[in-house]
Amino acid sequence: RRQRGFTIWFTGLSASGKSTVATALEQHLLHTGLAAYRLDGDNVRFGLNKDLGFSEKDRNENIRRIAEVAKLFADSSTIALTSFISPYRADRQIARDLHANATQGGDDPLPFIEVFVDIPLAEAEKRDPKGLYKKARAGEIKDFTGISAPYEAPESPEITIRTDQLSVEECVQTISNYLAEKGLI
Ligand code: GGZ
Repeated sequence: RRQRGFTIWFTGLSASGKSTVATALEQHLLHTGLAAYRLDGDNVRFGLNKDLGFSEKDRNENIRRIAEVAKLFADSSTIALTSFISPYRADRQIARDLHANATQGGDDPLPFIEVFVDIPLAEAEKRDPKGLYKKARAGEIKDFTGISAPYEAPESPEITIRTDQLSVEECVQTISNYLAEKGLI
């Protein structure tokens, strides 16, 4: 039976460290000789999803499309890494279900690993690398996650990483240990 890919779904606040950890994990997997591909705002929100903003409806559609694309990558035996805030529990559940039901041709479901990039809002706001929290507090950006739009933390993610307590390397190690334990890598 052919090797199956899977999806590692990062979720967390803006400035939580999702992209940093996903990038380092992608490098780690590539160096191990595995095919991995990262989907993030830079290659999705400026292309496929450039028609979408940050209303609840647009975020729902953003995540729906990303989940479909991640599923296709995983189905092509690639490790898909997604780093989007994905603030709504129901949207992440839809992404999970899509992988669980990707069983065409009698294949097994595609594994879906939700990684909660956990950081206190105050810490994300202190980092504020792009000054977005400051603008959101000043009312210059509306519907900003954590300030004026919700973030629904995962209730049972496969993995939780505290990026304010662990180094990037330690976060990568935590995730790769999990993948090895599950026989995924
Ligand atoms: C949250 C916003 C917003 C609003 C622009 N709310 O830190 P960043 O800059 O680089 O990452 C954030 C990114 C969030 O896009 P996602 O596609 O991950 O969001 S979602 O999953 O909720 O659809 C932030 C920037 O875009 N940004 N406006 N209002 N983040």
